[in-house]
Amino acid sequence: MTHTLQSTTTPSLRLQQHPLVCRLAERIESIWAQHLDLAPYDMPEDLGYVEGRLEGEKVMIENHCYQTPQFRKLHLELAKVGPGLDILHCVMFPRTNYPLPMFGNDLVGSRAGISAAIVDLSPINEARQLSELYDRQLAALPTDQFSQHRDLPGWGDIFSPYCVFVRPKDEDEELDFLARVEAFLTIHCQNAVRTEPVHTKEEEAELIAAQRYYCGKQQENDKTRRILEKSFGVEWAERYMTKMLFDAP
Ligand code: 18B
Repeated sequence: MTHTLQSTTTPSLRLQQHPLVCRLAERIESIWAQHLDLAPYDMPEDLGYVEGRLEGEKVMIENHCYQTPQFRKLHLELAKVGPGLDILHCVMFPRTNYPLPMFGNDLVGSRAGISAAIVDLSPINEARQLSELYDRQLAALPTDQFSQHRDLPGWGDIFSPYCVFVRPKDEDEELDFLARVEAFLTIHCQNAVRTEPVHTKEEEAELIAAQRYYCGKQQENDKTRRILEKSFGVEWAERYMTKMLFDAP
């Protein structure tokens, strides 16, 4: 591990990344802008762009955050670990009075290809079930045809039955994954702007508890944590995972 540098930069990291990472980032931002009323988000100042080192290689992380009437934080993160590893991470955190699922998306790629592509709309309630509306819309999507599905880790009980976790085998499957993310995201944005907030403290308390549960489980992802610890140190990684990647309300 070494020190953390700060600097200001234009959003250029994606131009040096795996083409699917770049395309997915563009699509996410464009679907957000098309459907949602985006406002700036106050990010901890030192976390917009960060650099560290891992085994002599430069690690770069670029964060883009927004908020909207329905979402307390929309987070798109692009990371590059040396020349070999590119990561896209995206989570949409609903405001705690909006009964919406959690959109989550992670893409981990190297020159050998994308090793992990995951997208889900994860239920945020005590029963850990999607609403009838989401269930119907997601069930109506064409069934996916990926050749290599991957097993969810132990902490993965937060994900819905519609979660896609695959290793795309070629460019066709990469484009299928892109289409899947676009479909999930479009459904989610369209539903979100039509959703009414809950009104009672009890209902909101349940939504807060469910967001905390989701964030706690995601913080158990050792593969993410290890890269951050090796690049930036244990304390920094803990702060980053709990304040930036998965900040519980
Ligand atoms: N994640 N991912 O975001 N992760 O952030 N990710 C990996 O081929 C990073 C999310 C998820 O099998 C891997 O095995 C880093 C969200 C799952 O045990 C690496 C950052 C979701 C796995 C990273 C990042 C999510 C996984 C291993 C911050 C889902 C499988 C790649 C920039 C909504 C875990 C591989 C397992 C894997 C790294 C899921 C290297 C550093 C939002 C389930």
